[in-house]
Amino acid sequence: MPENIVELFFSRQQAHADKPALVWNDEVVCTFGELPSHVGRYRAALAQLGVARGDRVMIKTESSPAFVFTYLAVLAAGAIFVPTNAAYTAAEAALLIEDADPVLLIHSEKTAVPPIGSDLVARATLNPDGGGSLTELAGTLNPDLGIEEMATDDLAAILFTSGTTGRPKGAMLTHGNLGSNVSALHQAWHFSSEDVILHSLPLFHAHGLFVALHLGLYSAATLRMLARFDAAKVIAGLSHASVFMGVPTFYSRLLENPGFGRDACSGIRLFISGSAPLLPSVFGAFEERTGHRILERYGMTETVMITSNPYEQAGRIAGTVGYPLPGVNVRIVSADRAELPVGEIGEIEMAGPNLCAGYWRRVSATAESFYPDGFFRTGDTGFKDDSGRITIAGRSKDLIISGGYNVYPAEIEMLLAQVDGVQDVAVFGVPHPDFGEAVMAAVTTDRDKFDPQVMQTLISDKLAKFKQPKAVHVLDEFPRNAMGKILKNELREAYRNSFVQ
Ligand code: MCA
Ligand code: AMP
Repeated sequence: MPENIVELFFSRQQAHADKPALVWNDEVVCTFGELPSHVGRYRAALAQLGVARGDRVMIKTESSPAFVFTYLAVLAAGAIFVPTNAAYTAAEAALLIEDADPVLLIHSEKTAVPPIGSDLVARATLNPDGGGSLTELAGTLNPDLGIEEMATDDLAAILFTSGTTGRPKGAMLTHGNLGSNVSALHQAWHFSSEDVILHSLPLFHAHGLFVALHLGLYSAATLRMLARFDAAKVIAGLSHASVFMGVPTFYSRLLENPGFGRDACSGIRLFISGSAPLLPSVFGAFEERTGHRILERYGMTETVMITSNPYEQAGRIAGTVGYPLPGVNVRIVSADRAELPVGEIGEIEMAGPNLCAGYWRRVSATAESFYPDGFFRTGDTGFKDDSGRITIAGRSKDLIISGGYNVYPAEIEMLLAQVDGVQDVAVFGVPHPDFGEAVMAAVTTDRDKFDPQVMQTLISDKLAKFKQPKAVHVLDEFPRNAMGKILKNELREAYRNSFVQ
C-alpha cells in the first residue's frame, strides 16, 4: 500500500478515470483521470514559491475545488498542510503562524491575515472562486506529477486544537494516521465508487477534510461540494447524492424546513453526524420525517474517527456513539487509569493507528495526554454497555462546542481579563437550539473603571465570530467553592434557559 496518501488516493482512482471527481455549483470541475494534472500544476507552483519536503504550508481560505488541489499538492510534495479557520481574526492567525512557522501562507483576499512585515512568511492568495496568485502561477506551469515517497510516520498535516490553557496546540497527523482511518471508515460505512457525497462542511477542519473529503478520494466517489452549509442548497443537492454528513446543527437546520422529508432523501443511503452530541430529539425527529436513522460517530482532531454506530439502521441508537472502529482500542478508566466495569462513567482513552504523533513543538503538553503505553486521554467521559457500545457522558476538559466548532473558555477568559476594570471572569456554555451550545461570559468588575464598550471592541477585534460570547453578564460576585474556585456548573444552571425553554 502506498504510504503517501495522495498516491494511495490516485492509485485507487485509476480504474475510475472518466468519473466526475469534484462537482462545484452543479458543474463538473474534473474527472478522477484529470485530477492528478490539476494537483500537479499546484505542486509546480508550490515548488516555485520555495516549498520543499517537510516545510509547513498554512492555508486560511474558504472551501473551493482549488483548496482541494492545493491540499493534495502540499502532501504530494512531502510538505505539511496546516489549515486554519478562515473566520479567525488576524490576531488569532498571527498566533498560529508564529507556532506553525510555515514557509508559505496561502490566504483568500477576504480573510483576515496579519499585516505583511509582521513575519517572514511568503504569501500567495487563493480565493473561494479559485482565483488568486497561486492559481495564476499554477496556470503558467507544467504539472509536476511526481509524488514524494513518505513513510507511515511522516507528517501530513498539523491541525490546531484543544487550547485548554488558552493557546491552541497543533495535532501532528501522519500519512499513516490518515490512511488507516479512511480505510477503516470506508469499510465501516460501506463506501464504494458508486457513492456521491454531498459535502458542505468547512475543509479546514478534520471533519470536512479527513472524513468527508478523504472518503470521496479514497473510494473514487464523486464529491458534490458546496461553499458552505446552506439548508436550501443541501436539500436541493441531496437528490443527486447518496451520502451526507455534518454536525448536529446541519440536521436541526434541515428539519426547520417544513418541506424537507422523504422525497428529498430518496437517493440517500447514509446520513452521518458528529463533532458534537446529536440530541436524541433530533435523531427521533429526523427518523420520523425521513425514515433515516442518522449514524452518529465520535472523533477528535488528534485521532480522526474513533467510534461509530453500526452500519445497519436498527443498530444505530440515539445518544450513543457506537463501537471502536476496526484497529482502534477504547478504554473507560478511573482517575488512576484503572479500567472501569460496564456501566461506570470514566475518562475515555483510546489507542490505535489513527492516533496522531503528538502536539507540534509541545513536549510537555504531549506528555500530559499521550501515555507511554500508547493510550491517549481524550478529555471526554463516558461508559460502555455490556456489548462494548460507548455513550459519551460529558467532558473532563473545559470545552464548549458551538455549531461543531470548539471554543476553549481559557482563551476567552485570558482575553477578557485584560480589559481595564475586570476583576474576575468565567466563560461557559449554555444550551442553544441552533448551535447546541452557546458561549456565555460573566465578569465581576470595578464599576468605576469598567467600560463595556471597551470589552466589546476587544472581543470583536480579537475573536472569530463563533467564539464571541452571545452575552456578557456583569455580576456582583461569583459562586465559589471552599477553595475559592469559580463554580461554572452553577453559572451554567443559572443561565441554562437563556436560549431554550
Ligand atoms: C456561525 N456563527 C456561530 C457559529 N457559526 N456562532 C456560534 N457557533 C457557530 N458554530 C455566528 C455567525 O458569525 C453569525 O453571527 C451567527 O452566528 C449566525 O450565522 P449563520 O449565518 O447562521 O452561520 P453559518 O455561517 O450558517 O454557520 C453555521 C454553521 C457553521 C454552518 C453551523 O458554524 C459550520 O459549518 N460548522 C461546522 C463546524 C465543523 O466543521 N466542525 C468540525 C470540527 P452574527 O449574526 O453576529 O453575524 S472537527 C471535529 O470536531 C472532530 C474531528 C469531529 O469529531 O468531527
Ligand atoms: P475537535 O477538537 O474539534 O476535534 O473536537 C473533538 C471533540 O468533539 C471530542 O473530544 C468530543 O468532545 C466532541 N465530539 C466529537 N464527536 C462527538 C459526538 N458524536 N458526540 C459528542 N461529542 C463529540
